[in-house]
Amino acid sequence: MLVQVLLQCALTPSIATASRTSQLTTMKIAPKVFILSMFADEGEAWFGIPEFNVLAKNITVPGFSPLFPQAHCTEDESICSLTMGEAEINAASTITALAHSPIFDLRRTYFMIAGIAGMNPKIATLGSVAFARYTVQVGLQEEFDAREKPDNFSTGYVPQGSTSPDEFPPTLYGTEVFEVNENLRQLAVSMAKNATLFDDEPSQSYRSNYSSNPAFAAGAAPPSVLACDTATADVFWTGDLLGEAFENTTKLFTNGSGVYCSTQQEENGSLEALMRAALFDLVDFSRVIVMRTGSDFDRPFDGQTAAANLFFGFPGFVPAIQNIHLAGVKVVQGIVEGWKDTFEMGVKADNYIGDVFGSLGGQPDFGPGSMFGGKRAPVRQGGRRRTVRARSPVNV
Ligand SMILES: *[C@@H]1O[C@H](CO)[C@@H](O)[C@H](O)[C@H]1NC(C)=O
Ligand SMILES: *[C@@H]1O[C@H](CO)[C@@H](O)[C@H](O)[C@H]1NC(C)=O
Ligand SMILES: *[C@@H]1O[C@H](CO)[C@@H](O)[C@H](O)[C@H]1NC(C)=O
Ligand SMILES: *[C@@H]1O[C@H](CO)[C@@H](O)[C@H](O)[C@H]1NC(C)=O
Ligand SMILES: *[C@@H]1O[C@H](CO)[C@@H](O)[C@H](O)[C@H]1NC(C)=O
Ligand SMILES: *[C@@H]1O[C@H](CO)[C@@H](O)[C@H](O)[C@H]1NC(C)=O
Ligand SMILES: CC(=O)N[C@H]1CO[C@H](CO)[C@@H](O)[C@@H]1O
Repeated sequence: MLVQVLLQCALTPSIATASRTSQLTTMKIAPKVFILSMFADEGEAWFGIPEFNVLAKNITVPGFSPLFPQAHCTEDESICSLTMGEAEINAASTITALAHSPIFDLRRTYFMIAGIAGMNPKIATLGSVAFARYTVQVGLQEEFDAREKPDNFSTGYVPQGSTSPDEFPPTLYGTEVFEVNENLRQLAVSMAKNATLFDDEPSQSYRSNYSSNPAFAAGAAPPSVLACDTATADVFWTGDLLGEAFENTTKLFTNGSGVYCSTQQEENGSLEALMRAALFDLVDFSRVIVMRTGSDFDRPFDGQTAAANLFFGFPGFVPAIQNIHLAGVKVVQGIVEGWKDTFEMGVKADNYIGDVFGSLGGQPDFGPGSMFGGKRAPVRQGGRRRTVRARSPVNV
């Protein structure tokens, strides 16, 4: 469809630029929901499902990962998905490319990050489906090899510019913490709770080993849908000590509000890219959902070594992938079916949303306070936005 418009434009050069631009604008793909996956198995969890077909339209988007160059959309373009590639750099690059792509109009789109994660057995388990309010970049710190750390430090990680692991960082890069719409998160949780989660014998067996420690009761219990935060680092960390150190970092960076249950390698990259796009009204940051399902534990059970847990791999991989679809599809369908009544106009956020700098306006409930006096960052001062022209994006 877009290709036809572009061809038409090329063949009729007399059409004024303004009308050409408005024609393109009306032809942009404006999905109601965009599902954001990190690697092939997560993306493929949405292929061949009974509810809808995201492979009806494949759209090449400049700037996407060479491994996953296309976005996928349903025939009516209401639901799209992409795979960004793993870790923070792939996440930020792909989502930046998406948000600034002239192919899409994303101003009313709900973004659902839907991936697997390591679970903190104090809070969740294999197969659990967790929706985050805070995403904390726990890896953005200074680091000693623990063999060389000062004797009185509990961990080799020290926040940037601090001289002690428990000192709030005086140096912030801005991506340390993101907060998303709490009202939308609660709606997503209630919709996902309608799902019957999948579980399997290998997960049950592995999980049962956590029952000997009362602190890990949640890890030993069957999977469920829950609200708890997520921690990001490029390094796939493991073990009791780093787990506890990053629980502390999460608490420190969110001024006591954040409790991490899931661990992953992308969220802060994705959210930074969405936040920057929101500054130019290309996306609405109050329409972001962060969902993670448990594929493994971030620390061993009592009596197991950290290495044995890590190198065991992903004991809950199958339920984690299946539950992305089973729980996530309830959220996607809930948004599409409730579009007119609830979602088109947006779900108002009553909590602060955005980054630690306060870039989108308002006062963060964590960190040192807004850098912009509670106002939106003045990114548009002194310049007009340039119109970007679409290039042939649709694969036919
Ligand atoms: C879209 O790509 C998938 C493979 O990724 C393929 O199976 C499907 O047929 C393609 N859809 C169209 C309409 O070409
Ligand atoms: C560690 O010891 C040093 C030197 O005595 C002290 O300045 C510092 O505050 C201590 N740090 C912690 C985390 O206890
Ligand atoms: C990463 O994102 C989470 C929310 O998803 C946020 O709480 C956290 O502060 C972010 N961390 C950084 C370093 O941006
Ligand atoms: C749960 O499913 C039922 C039956 O499909 C539906 O009527 C209800 O609205 C759903 N609840 C939520 C919170 O989505
Ligand atoms: C986490 O913080 C608590 C309380 O300050 C401290 O006792 C503990 O040693 C810290 N754990 C790690 C691994 O840093
Ligand atoms: C968060 O904690 C830091 C360090 O203690 C403090 O400087 C800051 O004012 C606190 N922010 C909020 C919003 O309470
Ligand atoms: C990885 C591991 O040691 N798993 C054990 C967990 O506990 C069950 C019995 O409940 C054992 O069969 C597993 O080997």
